[in-house]
Amino acid sequence: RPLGAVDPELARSFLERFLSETKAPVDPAGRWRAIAEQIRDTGTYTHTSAELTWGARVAWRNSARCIGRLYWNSLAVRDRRHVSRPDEVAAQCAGHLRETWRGGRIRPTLTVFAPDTPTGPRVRIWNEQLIRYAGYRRADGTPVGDGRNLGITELAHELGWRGEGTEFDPLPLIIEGRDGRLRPYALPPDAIREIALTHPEHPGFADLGLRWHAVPAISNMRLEIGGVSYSAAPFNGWYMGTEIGARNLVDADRYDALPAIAELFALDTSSERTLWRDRALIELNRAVLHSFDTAGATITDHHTESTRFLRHVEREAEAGRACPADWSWIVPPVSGALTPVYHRYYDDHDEHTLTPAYVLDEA
Ligand code: HEM
Ligand code: NRG
Repeated sequence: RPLGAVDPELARSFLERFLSETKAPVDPAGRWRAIAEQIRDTGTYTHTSAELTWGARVAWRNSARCIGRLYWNSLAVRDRRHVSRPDEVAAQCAGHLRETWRGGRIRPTLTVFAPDTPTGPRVRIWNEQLIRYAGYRRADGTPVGDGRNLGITELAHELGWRGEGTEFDPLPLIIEGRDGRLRPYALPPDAIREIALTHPEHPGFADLGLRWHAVPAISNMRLEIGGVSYSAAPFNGWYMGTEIGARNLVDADRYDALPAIAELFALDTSSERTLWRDRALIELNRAVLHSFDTAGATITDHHTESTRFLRHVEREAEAGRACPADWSWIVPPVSGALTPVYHRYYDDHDEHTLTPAYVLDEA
């Protein structure tokens, strides 16, 4: 079977689960005949918009690494399956970011572009998220920006993009079209909401110049529904503070912000045993939550989100479903044992057969 051609078995089991779970007013035999015929004639088939929306929501529900799944059933789906030209994909991604923002009351949103087909290259966004900061290395080896993104920054350069060289240069979208070519598109500034970090007590914190983008929008995962692959299907919810305050700004190969914060707070860094890193980490996480709150941008904290997640697990049990969950991703990267998600294990699952799903393919 060529890439992009649909396995009828996957189509069939998806249809069955869609109908039994949603009780959609659809004639099962008639719908199956139409799907089977379309697969026979073209190698693939077209989802109804109800199938697409349910599929995208259940793919979220199936995301074993995601602690934010309580609201899986309210994901907003932007159906842009007719869009495949890279310049239009880029414009729709900007539209996605504007629509999800809602003055700060971020709405979990997904945009679906043209599906993979049995013939020709697929439409694909090469960036891991719609908004990411460039990473460079100066001639003397000192890093600038986000060290996670050195590779994609270099690719952007090869495609003719030039960053300003600041610590926080938003990268262009790099979009692969049906012709297999890559093209760069800078996002319009009004699509990129950013929060400059301040601290609830320390006025000097702002001078550290730390900031982050308000919306995490994963753009490199393939959405698989009923055997159909949507390789370009960016989605977002909102941030949990620790993602920014314990990883993005903290990892030693990214922004490595703890030493500067420790200096600002005059912490004793002479030995690890003073726990200066841990203390700086907490101040940074307070600053992240405080700054988003002050800006009116949705963000969750790891205590609240852990409690919500266990409510989700309970609700799933009530619905007679297992909840796939990956402990090592669910437990937050700070204060793990303070959160209830730490103190239990979760249903085993086979991540290769769970579907619908968001799938990260090898590069
Ligand atoms: C992973 C939170 C919405 C799908 C994660 C992670 C967190 C998180 C903390 C772990 C990230 C990491 O450690 O790097 C949330 C919150 C949301 C939300 C607070 C607010 C609504 C969504 C939505 C989707 C989604 C809307 C899809 C429709 C996923 C997936 C992963 C993930 C697929 C795994 C990513 C990977 O493998 O790198 N989420 N999420 N999440 N989330 Fe969510
Ligand atoms: N840790 C990554 C984002 C991963 C997904 N997190 C979410 N997703 N909150 C980062 O940029 O820090 N979401 O769809 O809301």
